[in-house]
Amino acid sequence: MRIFIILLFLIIFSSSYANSSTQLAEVAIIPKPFSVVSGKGSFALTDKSKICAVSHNIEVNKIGSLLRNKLRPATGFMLPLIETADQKGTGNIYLVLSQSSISALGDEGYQLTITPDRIEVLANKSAGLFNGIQTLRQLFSDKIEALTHQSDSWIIPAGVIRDFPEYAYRGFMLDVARHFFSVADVKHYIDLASMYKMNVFHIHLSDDQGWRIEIKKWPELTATGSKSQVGGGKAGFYTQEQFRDIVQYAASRNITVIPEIDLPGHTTAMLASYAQLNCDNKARDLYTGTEVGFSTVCTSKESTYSFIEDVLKEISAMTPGAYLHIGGDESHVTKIEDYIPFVNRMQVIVAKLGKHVIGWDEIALSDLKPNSFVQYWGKAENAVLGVQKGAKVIMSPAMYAYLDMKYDSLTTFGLNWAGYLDVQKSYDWIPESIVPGIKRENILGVEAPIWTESISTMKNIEYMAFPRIIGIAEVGWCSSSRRTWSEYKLRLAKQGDRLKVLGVNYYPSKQIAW
Ligand code: TNX
Repeated sequence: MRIFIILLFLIIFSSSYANSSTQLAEVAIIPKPFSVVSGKGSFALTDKSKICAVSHNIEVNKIGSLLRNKLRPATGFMLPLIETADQKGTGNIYLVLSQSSISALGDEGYQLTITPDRIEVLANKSAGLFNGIQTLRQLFSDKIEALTHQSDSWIIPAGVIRDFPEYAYRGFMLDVARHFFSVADVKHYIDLASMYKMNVFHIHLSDDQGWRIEIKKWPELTATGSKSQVGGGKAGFYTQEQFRDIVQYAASRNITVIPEIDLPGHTTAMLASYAQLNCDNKARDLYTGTEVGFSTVCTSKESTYSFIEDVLKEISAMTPGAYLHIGGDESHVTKIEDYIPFVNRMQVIVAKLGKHVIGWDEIALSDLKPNSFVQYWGKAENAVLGVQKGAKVIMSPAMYAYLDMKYDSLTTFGLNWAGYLDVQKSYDWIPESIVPGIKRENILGVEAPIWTESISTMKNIEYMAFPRIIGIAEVGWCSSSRRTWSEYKLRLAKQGDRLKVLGVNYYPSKQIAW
C-alpha cells in the first residue's frame, strides 16, 4: 500500500514537473524569433478566455477574428472577440496596436508577452500583430491546427518573445500558367505560407502555355489564351472578381500579391489570342509543350505597347501593391537591340501606372529606373549589373530556392536543370554571400518560386514546397548570423506533426528526424 502511494506521488509529481519544465525558449518556432526569454509558470486557454482587441481599429478586429477562427475548431471554445480598453481581465488574449511601443519592432515586428494571467500581442502595425499570432499558433500543441474538436490542454509556457524580420520581402511564387490552379488551391497555398510569415505572393499569370487573368478590353486573351496548359487538359483563368478575392485574401494574411505578365518572351498564349501582336500578323497556335525561349511579341509595332498598357492598367487597378512583374526572362528570339528598348518602355508604362517594375535578372541589361527591382534566378552577372545600375535584388537562386527542383533522383516529378535541391541545401545558404558584388544592402529579400511544367495538383505543390518553403521563410526572416542548419533541423522536425494535422502532403526527407 505504502509503495502504491509513493508511486502515485511520483506519477503526479513527474507529470506536473514535465509541464512546468517546458520553457518558452525550448519551444520550436519557425522562423526563429529574434529573442525569446522564458518566464515563470504558464498560461492556459480555457472556455472562459476572450480575444480582446484593445485598440479601436478595424485591422485589429480582423486579426482578432482570424485568430479566433484558427483557435475555435480544435479547442471548442467560443473565444468571443471583444473590443475593450480594459486589460485587467485574466485568461484572455489581448491584441494591442501602439505606434509608440517599441521602435525596433518596425512595421512587421511584435512583442508577445505570456504570463499565467494573460497573453498580450503588441505591435506598431497590424502586420506585426498578424506575425505575432502566427507565432502564438506554434506555441500551442500541434492539435491546435485540427478542424475538429480535440481533447487536449491548451497551455503555453510564460515568457516574452520579441521578433522582427531581417528582410522586408519574403516571397513565394506560383506558376499558374503551365498548369492552372483554382482559386481555392491558391488560397490554400497562401494560407500555408502565411503561417511562416511569408509576405509576398508572386503569381505568374501568363506564359507560352496559358493566359490566366480576365482583361475586359481584350477578351480573347482568356477566350482563346486560357484554354491550354502543359499536356492539354482543362485549364482556366481567374475573373477579375476572383483575382480581387485572392488579393484580398492574401492581404488579410499580411501578403502582398505581385502579378506577373511575362514579356516579351513566354508569350505564345497572347500571340494565339491576338494576331496583331505578331510581326507577321499571324496568330500562333496554342502551345502545350515545355520548351522555353521561342516566342516574342512584336517589339517594333506601336500597337503592341498600347495593348500591353491596357493590360497592365487593368491588372494594376486590381492590385494595391507597389509592384508589377514584367517577366523579361529567356527572350531568346527577341534581338538584344529590341529587348533593351522594350524593357525600357515597360518601365515607363509601369511608372505611369504608379507602380515599380520587378523583372527576372535579364532586365538588368536595360536602363533600369530607380526603384526597379531585379530578381536573380540564373545569371549572377546580370544581378551584379543590376546592382551596379542601382537596383535592389530579390534573391531566387534556382539552385537553392527553386521549389520545382527535385529533392533527389528518386523524386517522381519536378525538374533538375539547376541540380537536386534537398532540404538542407534549400535552407543552408546566405543571401548576402551568394554572389560576389551583391551585399546585404543591395538585397530586398528572398523568394521561392515553384514552376509547374511537371506539377498539376495542389497535393504535389505541397510535396515540393514543404518542407523547403519553411526553410526559405526562415532565410528571409532570420539573419544568417543567428541560424545554423544543425539547430534548424531539430526545429523543423517538430513541424512534421503540425503539418500532418494540417493535412499537408510534405516530403518526409531523411535529413530530418521527424
Ligand atoms: C526557368 S526562372 C524559367 C521558367 C521555367 C523554370 C523551370 C525563369 C525566370 N524562367 O520559365 O519554368 O526555369 O524551372
